[in-house]
Amino acid sequence: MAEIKRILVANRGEIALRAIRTIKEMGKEAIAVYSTADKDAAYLKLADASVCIGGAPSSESYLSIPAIISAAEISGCDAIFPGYGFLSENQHFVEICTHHGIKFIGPTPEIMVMMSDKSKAKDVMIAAGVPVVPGSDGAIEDIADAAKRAKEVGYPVILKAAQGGGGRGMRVVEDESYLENAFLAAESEAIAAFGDGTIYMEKFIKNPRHIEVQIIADAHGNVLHIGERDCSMQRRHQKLIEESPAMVLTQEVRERIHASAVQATKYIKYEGAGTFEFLLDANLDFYFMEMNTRLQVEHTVSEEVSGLDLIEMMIRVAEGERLPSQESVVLKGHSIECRITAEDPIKFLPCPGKITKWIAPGGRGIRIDTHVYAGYIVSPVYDSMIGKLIVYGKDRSDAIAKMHRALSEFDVAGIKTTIAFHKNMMQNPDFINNDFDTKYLERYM
Ligand code: MV4
Repeated sequence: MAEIKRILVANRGEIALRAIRTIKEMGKEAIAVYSTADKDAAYLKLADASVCIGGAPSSESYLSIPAIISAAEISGCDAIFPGYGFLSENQHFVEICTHHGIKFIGPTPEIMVMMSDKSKAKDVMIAAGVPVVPGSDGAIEDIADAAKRAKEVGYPVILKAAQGGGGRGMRVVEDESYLENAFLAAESEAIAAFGDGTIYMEKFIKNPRHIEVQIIADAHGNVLHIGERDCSMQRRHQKLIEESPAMVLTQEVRERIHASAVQATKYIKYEGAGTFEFLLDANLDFYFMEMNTRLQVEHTVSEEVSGLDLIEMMIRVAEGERLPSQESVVLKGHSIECRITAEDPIKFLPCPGKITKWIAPGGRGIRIDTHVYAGYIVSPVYDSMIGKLIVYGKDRSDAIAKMHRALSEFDVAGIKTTIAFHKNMMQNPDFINNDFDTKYLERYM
């Protein structure tokens, strides 16, 4: 593998800026892309060049494979950094990059396809020796098959779309009387959303926590874990607060969940950065849920506790470099991330518009990953996340205190943001006592 010299950043917003920064630090060239809606974004000037790739709708720009490939070609890029969302998990895009002699900084299309089918991914994890939720072991054929398997698994069960993920196409079934309706609903929802009605079944885990393990793998079979994250503070499958380490785990369970993720990564011969998502039940038993074959929004908290730059590592492994030893990865302290969105802090309704005032917090242990500033106009056509506030402290209570102090300094006007929600959460006894699960906000908000 050859040295990468010029990288097209095929994304927008905070992650585009985040990637440009690392690329520049590595002494490489960064080429930015932008839609007409993003033409005035200040981070474009930090790139070595920027290319307009089309209109405001993502389908005409950030999701347009011809537009992105053309931008990479005309600017002479030898690699593409996909970020998250958009084309980051599109297997066709990866294949087209390869056909054009452009290195996609991420895994192979075969692995992407395998992991995008959640039922298939589960079968692979069983083969890899990773714990999975007991269930149907493959697709449900029809209602009679569903009834038979639900009896074996034991109610309550959950029906999931094979192409789902992120909570779409799921149905919880409390007893057999609801099974037929739930199955038909899940199936038609899956067909409408994914064009594939394949459904599988699992035992329903009540009030789980969402724990995920960050891994990175090189082209030589070396795999590292960069610890775990607790992403249980969610609302409608949108993560709001993430932290590392997950303080619910005992050291023994923590080591087993890390080992499972590393074992799975080796089994599938993965290359690049990835995340294994697990459900954790009240007994601290963990079960593989899905694998994300991209860098995630919340990678920052893993960077803070490890002192590593995950984008730098992704680029280096894409160049064929060998990863250091697991022993060289030292996890220390506690990091929390609050996602700041342009939404009202109570109902989370989108609130695009012009930011008239943006006074950001600072001080030791404070990191802000954002592309916005006073004068920036938040467009209604993209995701409402306008930035991430990340703190690093010596332990969880130190990190919470720092986060509360930082949120108190944050002064934003012109649009509504979720800063007030986060400030409240940092004073919420349940959050402070780490006494919540993935259903917490549904129950109390
Ligand atoms: C589950 C579950 C309980 N039992 N599976 C939601 C996202 C999708 N990827 C899987 N999800 C769940 N799967 C079993 N067998 C509960 C959820 C779930 C959830 C999981 C993680 C984070 C937030 C969640 C919110 C609701 C439901």
